Amino acid sequence: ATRTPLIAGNWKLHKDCAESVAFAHELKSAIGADTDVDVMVAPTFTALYPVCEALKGSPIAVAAQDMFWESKGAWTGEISAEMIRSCGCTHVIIGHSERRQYFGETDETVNAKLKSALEAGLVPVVCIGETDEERKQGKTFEVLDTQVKMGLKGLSAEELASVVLAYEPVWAIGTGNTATPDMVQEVHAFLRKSVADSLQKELANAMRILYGGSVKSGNIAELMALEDVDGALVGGASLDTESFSGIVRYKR
Ligand code: G2H
Repeated sequence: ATRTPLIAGNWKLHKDCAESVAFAHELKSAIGADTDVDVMVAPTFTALYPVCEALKGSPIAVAAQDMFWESKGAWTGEISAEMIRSCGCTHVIIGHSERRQYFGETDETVNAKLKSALEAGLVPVVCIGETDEERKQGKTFEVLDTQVKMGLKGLSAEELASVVLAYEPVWAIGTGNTATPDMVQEVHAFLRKSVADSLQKELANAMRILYGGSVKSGNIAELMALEDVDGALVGGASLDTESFSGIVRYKR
C-alpha cells in the first residue's frame, strides 16, 4: 500500500491567538503550496478559528488537540466535534498521553470521542503508547494491543479507513529520549499486525501510523525511512517555523 506521510505539529499549551495566527502565516509561506507529505497543525482551542482562516488556501490542515464526545447539552466547558469542524478544522487528536496521564482519558473515552469525531467527518489522530514502567515490566505489546482494540472498538471498515494512529512511547515525550529506530519499527509492525488481526488486513496496510516523542529535524529522516512509519506527531519541535518546516521537508 502507498501511504501518504503525515507530519503533524501538536502545539500543546503554547501560543495565544495573535501568536498562533502570526505563526500560521509564517508556516504557510515557508511550506508553500505543494508538499510531498500531508501537513497538519494543532493549535489551542481558542486559536482554531483564526488559524483556520489564516491557513485558507494552504495545504496545511488544522486539528483540535482534544474534543468531547457529546454534540450538545449541559456539559460546561466542553467542545464538540461539530464545533471543531465548524471552525474549519478537518482533523482532531484523540487520547494524547498527556490527556491520559493528567486528565483521566481512558480507552473508553477515546472510543467515544473517536465515534463522535468520525460522525462529524473529522479525521482522528488516535494516540497510544506505553509508559516507562510498562516497558520495564515487559508489557509494551500487551498495553498497545489493548489500547488499539479498545480504542478502535465497534467501528465500521469505512470509519476505520480514515483513522490515523500515533504511537508515542510516554517515556519519549518531551524528554529528548527518542526510541531507537529498531524499537520504533518493532512496535509499528506490531501495531499494523494487531490492526490486521483484530480488524482487517487491507485496512491495516492502508492505515497511517505516526511516531511521536522528541521528533526533530535531526532524527526525522531516519524515522521516516522505517517501513511502518508513516509520519510524525511533533510537539516541541513544531513550535518554530524553521524547525517544523525542516521536518516537513525531511526528504529534500
Ligand atoms: C509527544 C510529542 C507530540 P514532543 O507528546 O505529541 O511531543 O515532540 O515534544 O516529545
